[in-house]
Amino acid sequence: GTLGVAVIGTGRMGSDHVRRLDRVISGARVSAVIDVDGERAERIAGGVPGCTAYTDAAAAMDAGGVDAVLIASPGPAHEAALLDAFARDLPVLCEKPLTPGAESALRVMEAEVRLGHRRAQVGFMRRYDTEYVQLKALLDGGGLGRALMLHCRHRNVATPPGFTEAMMINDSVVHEVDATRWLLGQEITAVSVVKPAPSPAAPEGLSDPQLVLLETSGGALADVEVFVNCGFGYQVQCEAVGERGSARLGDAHGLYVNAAGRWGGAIAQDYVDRFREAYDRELQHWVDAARRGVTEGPSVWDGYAAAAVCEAGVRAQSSGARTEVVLPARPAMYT
Ligand code: NAD
Ligand code: ISE
Repeated sequence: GTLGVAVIGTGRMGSDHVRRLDRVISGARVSAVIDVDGERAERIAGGVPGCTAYTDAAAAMDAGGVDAVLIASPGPAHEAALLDAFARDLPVLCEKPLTPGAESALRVMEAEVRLGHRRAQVGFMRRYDTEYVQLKALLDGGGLGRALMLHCRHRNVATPPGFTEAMMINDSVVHEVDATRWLLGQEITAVSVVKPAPSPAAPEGLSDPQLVLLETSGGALADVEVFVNCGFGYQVQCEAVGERGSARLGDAHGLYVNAAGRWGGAIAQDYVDRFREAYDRELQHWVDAARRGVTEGPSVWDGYAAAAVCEAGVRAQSSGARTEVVLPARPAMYT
């Protein structure tokens, strides 16, 4: 039958996923929404037939009609929700980051390993973006030879209130951390961060932009410009440079216009627009797998490895020093 999904957190991302599950995805329905802001939960539930609002996730999971859980609360709330879902052996799609911090991510991984099977997919949606998938196939097929470098740009129009410097790594660069691990099939071994004189548009306490350098186990380098108050648009770009060629994604989306003596097109203004189709594919894949009783896609190991890299990145951000990443052996369940 259809998969009854409880969506935890009904903010910008959660409310978009509720709309997506309700109107775009087949085989699923939103049976519950949970938000610590009860009025918000009621308002979102009101727009979806058969959906009940809760302020407590465990109560929603126990109420019946919930077959799976989508976590879209802020990162610090993910661990508790994941453990609640694992305790009931429910399939989970957890928005990135798995958790902010390696220790909490390790606790989550240990809990899933105790279950003995995968139950959570992490929301690294770039793995479902058409151009990323094409770049991965090109690299895997040897079309560029061995990858030497990735040049990445990650720009947001502006940060929401409360966005901290650590979140530039844990919430934003975490996407490049996962994309680098996935595209190259290598782990990240060290992180360095350097900062130019900040843009005057940066809010108090945020040194924006920053340049993050990732070193990989195969000897490749990925540089990431993270600029979260650029003002002009939402841009995610990546150029892979290999022994025999290069390939670049994220340059243009949609219509190319010649008018009034100028050429060009529009720049997306947010992730909901830029990655709309990737989120659609990500959720459909998760729902289809859950209905077959399996969990696929980016794993808790991927979420944990990314959290360990990000923790080193946050340390590098304040110390200015190149910071090595130490990972334990990957549990057999994730190979
Ligand atoms: P948001 O602040 O807009 O919304 C978060 C919502 O969660 C709020 O309504 C808040 O009241 C609620 N909430 C807070 N603590 C809660 C708890 N313990 N239980 C239930 N609800 C709780 O945040 P957002 O921008 O929507 O981000 C949510 C998550 O989605 C984060 O993990 C973020 O990193 C992720 N995200 C992913 C992408 C992506 O591109 N994949 C984009 C944006 C956000
Ligand atoms: C946000 O949480 C996301 O995941 C977006 O994809 C990213 O661009 C943004 O920087 C994050 O804050």
